[in-house]
Amino acid sequence: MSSYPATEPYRSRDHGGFAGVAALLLGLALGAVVIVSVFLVKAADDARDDAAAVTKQAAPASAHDHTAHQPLPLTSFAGKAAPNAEALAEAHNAYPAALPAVPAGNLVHVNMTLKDMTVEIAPGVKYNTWAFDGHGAPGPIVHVRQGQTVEMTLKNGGSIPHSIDFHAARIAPNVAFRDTQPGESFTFRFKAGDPGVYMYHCGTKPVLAHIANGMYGAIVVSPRKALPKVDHEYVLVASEWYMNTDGLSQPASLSMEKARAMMPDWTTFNGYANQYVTHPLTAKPGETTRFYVVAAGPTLETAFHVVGTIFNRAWVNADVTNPPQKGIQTVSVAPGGGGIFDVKIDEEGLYPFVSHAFAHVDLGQVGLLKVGNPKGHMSH
Ligand SMILES: [Cu+2]
Repeated sequence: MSSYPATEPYRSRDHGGFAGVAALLLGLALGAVVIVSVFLVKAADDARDDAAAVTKQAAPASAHDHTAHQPLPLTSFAGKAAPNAEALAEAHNAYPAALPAVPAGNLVHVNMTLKDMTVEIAPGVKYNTWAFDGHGAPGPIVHVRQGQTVEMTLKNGGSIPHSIDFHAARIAPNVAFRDTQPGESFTFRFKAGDPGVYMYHCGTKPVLAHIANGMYGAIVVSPRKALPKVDHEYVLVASEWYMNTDGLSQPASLSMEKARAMMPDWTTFNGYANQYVTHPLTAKPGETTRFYVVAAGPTLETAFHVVGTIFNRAWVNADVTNPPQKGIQTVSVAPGGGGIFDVKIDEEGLYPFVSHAFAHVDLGQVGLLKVGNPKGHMSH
């Protein structure tokens, strides 16, 4: 700092002319900046007005056209079930989660007819789905053995084009997964060469809308060399629902805005919120239960966890070509992915299975494995 007073006069003395010119230029530049700023503020105001006008125009159309833009904030219908929710939950027929047997023979015929149908996704909450084979969502569980050939016949009984994409297939998607027009049917074959549990879904654009409307399911390809024998095998397809109304007085349809914003109203195992809390899956003490889990999304993963136990075997990503991992607490199942999990539970009780991303539990992605005949209820 001591040198500062000496240098300053030196600089002023030698560059006095330059400093004056610089100050003048700086003044002019500042003036220009002020003018440009005023112009920019005006332009931004105009743009805001234009955007508001567009939003106003788009809003009335949004009830009919799910691709229209809705203004933020989006309205959540999370947890809005009917007042008699408990009775309705009891009356609901839970989706059968038990893994069906493998059909005999080398060729397995799978027939699905697509239908537009209204289903219940939570107590009293109705939703307009585009459904595989009259099952609502998810579609039927397909079970084959590695090496079998699947002959898939898709009949489109809906009102717009649809398709079916099997993650278990190695096949040219532009051929096999092509759109099938309303009223038409289409058959293709693929060899189930890779064991695991896989997602299938409609692949017609926009895929986000077709999956969100319930067009998904699971196919289990059991390995040629069987996995260790277990006492129970259950299939769980995790998914989320994005609704434009609460679905109580009239069925809800898709809110594409909420689907894009990843703001589900309900999340479920096998399409209905909390259904296995009311109608638990069962096992006896000392038995081993296997869960085949697929995260159908359309966008969110499921962090699979069974409360009160630890996975004895976890085939992460449903890779059964390698030995399972052991002693695992939670496994992320990616959207469009799968996992296989064994739990051997010795002690009688109610064991919740959840997505441990706990917003999912709050929105309905939770069920119970009832081991033995325990007394009382589970609080979550
Ligand atoms: Cu579709």
